[in-house]
Amino acid sequence: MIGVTVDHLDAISLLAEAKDGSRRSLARLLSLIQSGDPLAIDAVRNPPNSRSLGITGPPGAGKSVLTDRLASALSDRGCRVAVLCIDPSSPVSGGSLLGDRMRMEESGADERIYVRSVATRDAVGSLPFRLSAMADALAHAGHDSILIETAGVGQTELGIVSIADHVLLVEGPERGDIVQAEKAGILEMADIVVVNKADLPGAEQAASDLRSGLEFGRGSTVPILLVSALNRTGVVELVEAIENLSPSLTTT
Ligand SMILES: Nc1nc2c(ncn2[C@@H]2O[C@H](COP(=O)(O)OP(=O)(O)O)[C@@H](O)[C@H]2O)c(=O)[nH]1
Ligand SMILES: [Mg+2]
Repeated sequence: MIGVTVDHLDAISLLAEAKDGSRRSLARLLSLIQSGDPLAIDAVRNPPNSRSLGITGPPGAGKSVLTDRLASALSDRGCRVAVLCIDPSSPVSGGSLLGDRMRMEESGADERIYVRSVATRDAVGSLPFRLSAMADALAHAGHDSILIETAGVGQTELGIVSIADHVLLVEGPERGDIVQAEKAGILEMADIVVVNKADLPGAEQAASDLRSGLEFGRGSTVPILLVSALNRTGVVELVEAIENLSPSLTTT
């Protein structure tokens, strides 16, 4: 009983320190939440307003590079940005590849942006629940824009729809990936679709295939944007499209 009380105070004081700007306390609080600690999860109830954007799409589409560019662009607009990267855990070693974090070269070097990797290992079933609490912790710590990069297109990705306020689907120019997204039902859930790698051949065709797919589904109001995260083209237009969805992601 005493142990429980001390733990609860611990979570509450970590939260207070995180609100005061301690990244170390925020990291510890997030770890507690990630491990499923009910007291830490309880401590972050009733978060202040923030907006979250789920960034999903097949592995290799460029989600990490795009998330990086987006985080920088939102931060330049005065947003307080936090990024949750859901790492695929290697089924062989059980280790989490921190590749996403390495690829986030721009925001990783930006003190204003908080980046946290979340391993999916052992937590597939309860991941959406804990992610939601992690996003709440980030909101408590003063982040108004929370980007959640998923690991790929699959069951966990459908869960992102219940966590994030909006969903951005990132595709590459390859047709096979687009078919996968259609099969998984992700296309119908996206608020914005990005065809990334627009510097490569096939991007225009991919955008037109996606447009047909969407028109077959629920109509054509979903923006489909050509972006090259690598060359940083189309990022401004993407931020504008996000702004149209969700003003509080881009204004403070
Ligand atoms: N040509 C090109 N390559 C890109 C672009 N964006 C990302 N990439 C590359 O695609 C690969 C996968 O990118 P990553 O962001 O890790 O994809 P993720 O698995 O969806 O997170 C990396 O080698 C990137 O450098 C782009 O706009 N154009
Ligand atoms: Mg990635």
